[in-house]
Amino acid sequence: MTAGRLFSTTVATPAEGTQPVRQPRALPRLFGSLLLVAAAGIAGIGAGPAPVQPAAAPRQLGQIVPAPASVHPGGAPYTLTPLTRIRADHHSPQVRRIGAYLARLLRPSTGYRLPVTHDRGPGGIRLRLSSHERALGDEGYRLESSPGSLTLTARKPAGLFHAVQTLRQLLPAAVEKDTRQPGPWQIAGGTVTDTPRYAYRGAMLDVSRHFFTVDQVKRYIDQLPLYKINRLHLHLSDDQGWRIAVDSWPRLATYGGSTQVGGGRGGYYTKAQYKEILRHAASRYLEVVPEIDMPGHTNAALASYAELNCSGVAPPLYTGTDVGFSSLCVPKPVTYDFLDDVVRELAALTPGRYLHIGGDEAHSTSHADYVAFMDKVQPIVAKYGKTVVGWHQLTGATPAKGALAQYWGLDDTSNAEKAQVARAARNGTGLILSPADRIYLDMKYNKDTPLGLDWAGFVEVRRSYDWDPGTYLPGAPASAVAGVEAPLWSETISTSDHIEFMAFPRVVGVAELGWSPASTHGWEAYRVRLAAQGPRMAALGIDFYRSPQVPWPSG
Ligand code: TNX
Repeated sequence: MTAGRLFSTTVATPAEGTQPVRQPRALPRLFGSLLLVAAAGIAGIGAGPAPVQPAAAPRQLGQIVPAPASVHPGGAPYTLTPLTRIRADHHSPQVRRIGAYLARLLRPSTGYRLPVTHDRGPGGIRLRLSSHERALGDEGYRLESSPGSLTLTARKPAGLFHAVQTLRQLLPAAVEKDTRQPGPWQIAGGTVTDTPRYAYRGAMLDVSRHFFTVDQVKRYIDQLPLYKINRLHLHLSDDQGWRIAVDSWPRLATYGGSTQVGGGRGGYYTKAQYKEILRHAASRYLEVVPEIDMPGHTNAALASYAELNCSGVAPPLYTGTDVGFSSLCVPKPVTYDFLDDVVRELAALTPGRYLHIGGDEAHSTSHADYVAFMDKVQPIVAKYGKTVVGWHQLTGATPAKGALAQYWGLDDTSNAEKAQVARAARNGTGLILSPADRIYLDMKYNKDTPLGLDWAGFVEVRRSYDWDPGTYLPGAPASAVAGVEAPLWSETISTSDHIEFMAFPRVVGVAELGWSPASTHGWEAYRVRLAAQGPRMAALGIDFYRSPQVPWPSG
């Protein structure tokens, strides 16, 4: 029983002791009912949807997703008023930008001015950076709410940004709307102290099978951070399309990017457009991980330049959905000139540390060629200052020092394949876990889901949440797990509505797997907290899948 920690009712001493500490009366009862719901589920008697209590400010401390490391409700709430200021009391421009971001989130629905100031006066919403807060690490934060002030403290700006997401969730869902709402705008009294379980908490978007515009990518970028996702992996090339401009090989984008699955127009990002995506991602504390898939999944490149083919003949563009039929020409020297150029240009664009080189489903490349290819390509990535990420087939070659392998197998993947990945993990290769029958966001929820594929089975919301990254891969040390990532392949996905329907709410569970301490993990408590996110996602215009496994509030 882990919910006890999450819903701890220990009364914390408020930082700003302007009022006597009083436990709100409703608190024990409300938390008690959540505990009962959780306990009933764990005892196996909570089959039907759990009743959802009416919203009450103190309860919101127990509804944060991902579950925080520690929550201490206590004292009267903080109330936003027309006079509230946001005090970014630090010289860092990043802190001021986070203050401005918070103000932009809150102004439309509250109708308040919420000026962002630099003064250190008392009261208001305070954003503090403190290098002394070692325990908060790179992404942790503390949120202290009392009638006198609401104080967010972190060691790094990323922590303050995550604190802002928690603050959002402590306000009524209507705060997310873009028109003026009635309020009141209260944040329950108490303290949240929070740090992530894993540093890598990712979502992947396949912009190759179907192309997504800059605005569509930005929309996803706006949605993910609410749940503290901090990596956006962009699958920039595949058989059906090459989506990033490369100056030294221009036909990759202009020809190789000119179509997509089903034969539509496709598209690609100019470098300026790609930088706009990067800027937007950075403002949401998302590190972009670009992927150029190789040596397979390369028909778009092979179609663009005949010399990349062993035959010297360019194949036609491809708009179907088969995999495993294309390969770069491993013995040809031009292959590595090409990759040197591509990796150099992409690395120069990339502020993040990683460059993903794919490496999956290279069914048209012999094993010996695959190993030789990876031995040649990984040093190119290192030469341009980036760390290799590859799909887990990379562990069948020799992963470079410091590389990350992204596991996309299933529960019933062969023991030999799992053992190969586990062995690499024991030898120092870090793991990103993306088990396809758990967190592939393109898998159908059930047989009636109109979008998606089902080769890894149906993946309902519970299935995507109910596993533990720390113990998932037998024989892999828990310390090798860098984190989790939810890929969204786009063979059947072509609009923002599609993205949202397949990603939400499963990506929320993945975010929780990546952030929350294992001790808070439990489906019965999670589904109640997830249900409370329904109105918030709806207020944000996210067209999420209303899974019958989740007791969404009616109306
Ligand atoms: C497997 S997972 C793929 C992709 C497909 C996806 C569809 C992986 C590394 N390769 O090429 O798009 O399945 O679910």
